[in-house]
Amino acid sequence: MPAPSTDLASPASVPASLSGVRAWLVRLALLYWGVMLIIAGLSAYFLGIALSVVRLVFGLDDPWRAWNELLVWYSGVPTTIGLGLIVIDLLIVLPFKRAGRRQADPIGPPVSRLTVVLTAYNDEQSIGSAVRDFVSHPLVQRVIVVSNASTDRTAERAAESGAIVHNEPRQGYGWCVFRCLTEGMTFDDSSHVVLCEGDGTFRAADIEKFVAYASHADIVNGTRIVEQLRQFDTQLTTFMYYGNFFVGKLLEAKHLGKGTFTDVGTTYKIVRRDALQRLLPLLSPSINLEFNAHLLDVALDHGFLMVECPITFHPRVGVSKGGNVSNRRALRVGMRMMLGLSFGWKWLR
Ligand SMILES: Nc1nc2c(ncn2[C@@H]2O[C@H](COP(=O)(O)OP(=O)(O)OP(=O)(O)O)[C@@H](O)[C@H]2O)c(=O)[nH]1
Ligand SMILES: [Mg+2]
Repeated sequence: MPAPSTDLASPASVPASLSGVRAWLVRLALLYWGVMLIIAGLSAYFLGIALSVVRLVFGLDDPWRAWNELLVWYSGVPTTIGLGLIVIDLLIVLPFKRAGRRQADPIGPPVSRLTVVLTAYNDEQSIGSAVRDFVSHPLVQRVIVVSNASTDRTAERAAESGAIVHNEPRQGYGWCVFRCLTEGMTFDDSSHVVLCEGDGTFRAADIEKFVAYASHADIVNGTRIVEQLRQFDTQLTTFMYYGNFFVGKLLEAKHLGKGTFTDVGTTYKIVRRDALQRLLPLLSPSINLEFNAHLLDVALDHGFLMVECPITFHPRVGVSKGGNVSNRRALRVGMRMMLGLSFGWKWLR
């Protein structure tokens, strides 16, 4: 068995074998910014086309015509620069980005025991069955539920089903997840902490899938963006499904060479306890519904090794409160995630 990794929290964006210009180049998110510039250029182009239709309908001539032509003409500038950045990253820089440590061979010990932590916010209808489901898994030592200032009987239902229950008074998904991870980390009999939601969307049976990958990464993150494994009537609309996939691919572009990512919104994941101890101080719990994307981005930035694992996804029990309440809310959460990925998470705190 290879020795467990010891230097995972040191920024590993730059492989140790690189120096000078190459080391500088691998730090640049060229593909990411290339895609962003193309999006900006195409948006300007289509805005120009739409304006020209308006102009024709209302018979507007100069100076509208001249401004309109400039917009359409110069929309090609960001698009062309973006294309150039993409080509440079994929054809020239990517081999250097890939030169870091790989995860094909196990990088750490396999799972021995698990502590499960579940988020809950007014989830009295689902929390009991979620706790019983996880408690009955043979690797699970205990189930902790963090009730995020729930005003219903979530805490009572969780406790009577066998969970250790904590209340997190600071409202918000980030505070709740942060408290979950903090509480889960305190039990040193577990090699890994499993983070999940107590709303019935995820199943303990999927722990087997995480376990299969656990020795290849510090974090195994679930992905719901697998058509075959999700039930037809989950809360994820088609817009949310592809929106998540899109932002997942932006995360992948930003951290090119470090992984394949399709989902930025799944709570369900397994984290090595020693990695969690190093990761937690890097996170900002005041970030709300975008917290999961923040966690993944910060972890990749600091060289934590991550792999995605397809998991089953089921309809929610009870009322939805997160980013999936409506497509409008999901769009807002997605845009804020892109803001965090582009300009840093301090803007979302
Ligand atoms: N929205 C929200 N969710 C919270 C909060 N505190 C804890 N949670 C839990 O975190 C989960 C929300 O996670 P998200 O990923 O944002 O939402 P979601 O899964 O898309 O939507 P839900 O259908 O509400 O689960 C819920 O299952 C809640 O139990 C909070 O303050 N706000
Ligand atoms: Mg949920």
